[in-house]
Amino acid sequence: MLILYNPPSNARRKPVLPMSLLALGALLEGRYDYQIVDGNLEPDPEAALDRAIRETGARVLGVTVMPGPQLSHAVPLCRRIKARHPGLTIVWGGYFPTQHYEVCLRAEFVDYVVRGHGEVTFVALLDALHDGTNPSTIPGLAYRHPESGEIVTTGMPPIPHPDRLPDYPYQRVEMARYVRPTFLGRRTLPHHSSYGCPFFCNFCAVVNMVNGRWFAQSAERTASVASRLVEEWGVDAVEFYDNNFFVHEARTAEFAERIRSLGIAWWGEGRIDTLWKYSDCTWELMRDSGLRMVFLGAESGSDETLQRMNKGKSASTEKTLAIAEKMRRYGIVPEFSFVLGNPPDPEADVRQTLDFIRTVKRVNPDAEIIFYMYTPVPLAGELYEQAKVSGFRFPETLDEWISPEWQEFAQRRSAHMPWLDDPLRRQVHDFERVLNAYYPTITDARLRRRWRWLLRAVSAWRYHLRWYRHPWELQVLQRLIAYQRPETAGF
Ligand code: B12
Repeated sequence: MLILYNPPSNARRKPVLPMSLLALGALLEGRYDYQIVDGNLEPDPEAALDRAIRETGARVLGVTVMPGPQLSHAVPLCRRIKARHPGLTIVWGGYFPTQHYEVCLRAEFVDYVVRGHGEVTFVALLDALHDGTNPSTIPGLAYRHPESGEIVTTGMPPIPHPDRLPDYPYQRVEMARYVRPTFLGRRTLPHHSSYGCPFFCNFCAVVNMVNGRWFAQSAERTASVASRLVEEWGVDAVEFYDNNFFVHEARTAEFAERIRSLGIAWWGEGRIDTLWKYSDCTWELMRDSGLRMVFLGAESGSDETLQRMNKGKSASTEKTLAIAEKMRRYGIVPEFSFVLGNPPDPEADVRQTLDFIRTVKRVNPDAEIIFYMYTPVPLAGELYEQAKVSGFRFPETLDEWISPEWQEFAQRRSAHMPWLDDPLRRQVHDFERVLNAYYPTITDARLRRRWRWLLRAVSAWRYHLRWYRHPWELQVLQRLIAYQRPETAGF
């Protein structure tokens, strides 16, 4: 018997379907007896987990760990659970342990780390634990060597092809509790139809996970999952959490065609240069099938920085503007994310990108702008190398990772980047506040028309005069109406 545990991610938002655990569960069905415990649904997650371990006599606990709130919950919790159940084998998986497996295994309460897309590795590990065989030949594992205590890894595992994996065992969770109202619809559920991304942007954690590979479910299967979500849980919107949903135009077009009659709204993440190549016919199909918004990494207002980020030869600021204009014509909202404050000259980088954002807004006022400060991922590349030269280093223990300053880092608010000055950070925050007031996000459905009008009226002089400093009146106003920034609502 084993337990799969999803640590709570954010108390303020409605829980998101834990697809990582469902993906693991899909391969466990008929092989191992297991139970999913979602800390997001429990008033006292630790008591619920403890109860489940006791009642089922579980021997293994699998924990999915994202950086940020999940990590800060998982560390003290696993420490206490291990102290209470010393015979329990604790396995961590997910983005954080994949990249930082050594730090995880320095903590005595983590027995194994499964790296990458871990469903096949996990089953192989469970088999080895069950049969008492040596797991050292299973790809995708990291652990402390039983004799030397040294941390060893068997490297990254092959990526399982999502079209050959079974459907999620939805019956294992309380689906009704994950149906969420979003900007897309009143009843939204997610799906993840592909693994990986064929690009190597050197600020992106996905590269470490998949190394440029991309495998997808067929259009037919993806559409059949969407239909199932509609039929069984009455959804009117589907969010595709794929790192890059739109890699293959033919797949997208066929999918759009197949779901057109469902009458749902949908959302996905893609690349500007890929979508730029799509034909008008595919754009029409996407629009008619209910595509409302696409999350796109615009990243920077400087072509030179785009190249240093390894965005690829065909990425350019010109294309960002062109796609903004095209999407305005199709009535599909672009959600552009930007990574600001890149070394080696963060001031110039910020200045140029903030100016560029103003141009984007002129071209398409509905475009959503998501701000992230550059936070390194342990990935070979110019940006990480420059970050290290500036004195950056990752924490060496999990306790350091969950300190308030590194929590900020994990959520890409980068409180302590050696190359970033406080005034620069403040400048970005001030600009963000003024921009969000002058162009209030359309993703916050609670925001009434008169509030939008008021925010815009009060901020207009600042936006036009480019006077962003100390926007205290906007801070008060945004707090008063509980304005929700788009990046807090998304990822
Ligand atoms: C859904 C999601 C969320 C949900 C929560 C999901 C949950 N578990 O409850 C929400 C919206 C809460 C969220 C929040 C954040 N997220 Co998030 N999120 C995602 C997203 C879009 C999809 C995850 C998913 O469901 N994938 C589908 C499943 C099948 O894949 P998977 O999760 O990777 O799981 C596989 C493996 O990782 C592994 N595995 C995972 N867990 C386990 C456990 C065990 C035991 C084993 C053996 C294996 C294993 O096997 C699984 C099957 O293949 C990913 C991007 C992506 N496309 O993956 C980002 C992503 C994971 N998030 C990320 C980040 C940074 C965050 C935040 C910490 C910060 C932020 N500002 O965005 C916040 C946290 C803030 C907060 N307020 O909570 C980053 C992580 C980057 C990194 N450096 O590690 C990602 C990769 C986005 C990105 N492109 O940068 N997120």
